[in-house]
Amino acid sequence: MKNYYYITTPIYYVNDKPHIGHAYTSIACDVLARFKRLDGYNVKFLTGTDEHGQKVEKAAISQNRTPIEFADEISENFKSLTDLLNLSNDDFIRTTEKRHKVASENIWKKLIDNNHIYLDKYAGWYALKDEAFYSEKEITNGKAPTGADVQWVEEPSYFFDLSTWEEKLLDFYEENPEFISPLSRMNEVKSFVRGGLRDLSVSRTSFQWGIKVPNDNNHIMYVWLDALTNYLSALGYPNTKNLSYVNFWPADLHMVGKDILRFHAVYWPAFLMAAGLPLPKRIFAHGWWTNEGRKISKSDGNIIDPLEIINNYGLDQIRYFLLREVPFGSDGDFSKSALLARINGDLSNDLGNLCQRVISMIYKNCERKIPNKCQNYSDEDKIFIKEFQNLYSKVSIEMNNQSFHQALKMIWNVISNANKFVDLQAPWKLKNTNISRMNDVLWILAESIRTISILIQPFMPSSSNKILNQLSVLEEERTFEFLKPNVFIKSNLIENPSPIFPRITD
Ligand code: ME8
Repeated sequence: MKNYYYITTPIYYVNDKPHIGHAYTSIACDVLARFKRLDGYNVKFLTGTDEHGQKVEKAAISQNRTPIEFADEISENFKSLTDLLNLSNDDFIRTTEKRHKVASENIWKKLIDNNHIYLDKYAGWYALKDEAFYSEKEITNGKAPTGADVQWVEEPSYFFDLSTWEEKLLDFYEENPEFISPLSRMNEVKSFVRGGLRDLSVSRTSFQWGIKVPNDNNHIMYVWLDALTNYLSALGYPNTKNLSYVNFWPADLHMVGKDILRFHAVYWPAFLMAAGLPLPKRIFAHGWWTNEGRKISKSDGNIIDPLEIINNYGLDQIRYFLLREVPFGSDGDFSKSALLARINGDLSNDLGNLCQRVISMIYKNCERKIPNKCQNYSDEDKIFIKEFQNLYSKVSIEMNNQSFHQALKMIWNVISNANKFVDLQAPWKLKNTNISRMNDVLWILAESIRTISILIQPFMPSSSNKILNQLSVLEEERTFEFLKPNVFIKSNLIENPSPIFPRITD
């Protein structure tokens, strides 16, 4: 039986156009989704847009548009982003879809039936930017901890009995130490919960744009209760017999930015426990990008447009940079000089040169054919071969912890050693002295490049594809199955290679 793997991005608000931050989360999920597929898993990778709530309503009104017209347009931008980034998502959910309304209403009814929702009146702070309620003690100088402006809100509201879930949540974190990553975030969440939870307002009456509360149409469901449910709606919930739901729930990983961890790590598990549904297996909160040291914000005019940088530097280059430059989980800075250093150093010099040197030597000196498998290994050969043969299992461990930068570092270590192997063995000299040894050296190198390019497919799908084409590796022989011991590169004819990663000057 196949293993199943369900991974989700946050669903993005349609109040604004997509930027590099959204691209970052989506690319990270895409890399994992692709990795798991190559590893034999049946993967569902979900992304989409969060279209309800006061923030979107306000943005639409400011442009004299109806919320749905506005949402249609911006959601389309996020959909185009999935193509632009070469995402392999299996579905794109919009919270304005019927399937989502049905699921959200059902969750609401479950919470009512299980006596976890009651009617009262909310009086407190609300930050429109975060679509979040804050307690008095969280407000400093009239701002939320996130820096968002807050307003005082008083209106009738339904409440979810969040305060009764404190102990159960803490027990759950204790029993599932892997539930929240990185560990520092787990500690943050625990101390937030230990600090005491207040019941959560889960409906609003002061605007219209959202899913109406079943049996009380004056109330609109709180946008976060609506939004979080998307992870279930996309599986055909409330039909729990639906195969998608059966196979993919609970989700393996909700990937989020650190800004929305509280909603995913506290509210969402509490809602699910209260509704009697299983909890996701893992939540990873990644860090925040700045632009040349400054916070990315529309008012500062320093938003990084994914289309622009992809046009300037190339998609695979950006995908690589984002996941290599910064340890996943930490904050990072997007600087042109760092980007160019990665592209010209890691990609052009290291990987690009390795492929170009080795494949063109094979083309020129081995009758345009990958040499036959090496039969006599020197001690140096054995050390190098062992290193790249062990790479898959080492990289898998890092990927399962979302340590993308570590996985890439390990791969680039091997690339660097492969380049050293070329220099040391000097196959261009062997051409005149020992043809058979030259063939062996080039076979070992071709095999190392095959291994490396199979492993980098999730990160750089189109560049790795080109390298594997240059080595004449069949398309159906590019999964991790083909990195098993005793599977080797075939002695196929090859074409004259052209460089994959041109150097970029600013
Ligand atoms: O919060 N650096 O949507 P949103 C890194 N609709 N990541 C960034 C970033 C940055 N500078 N800026 C944005 C919402 N992100 C809700 C989610 S989920 C049920 C509902 C990424 O459009 C990061 O993943 O504000 C962050 O969590 C997300 O975009 C916020 O997107």
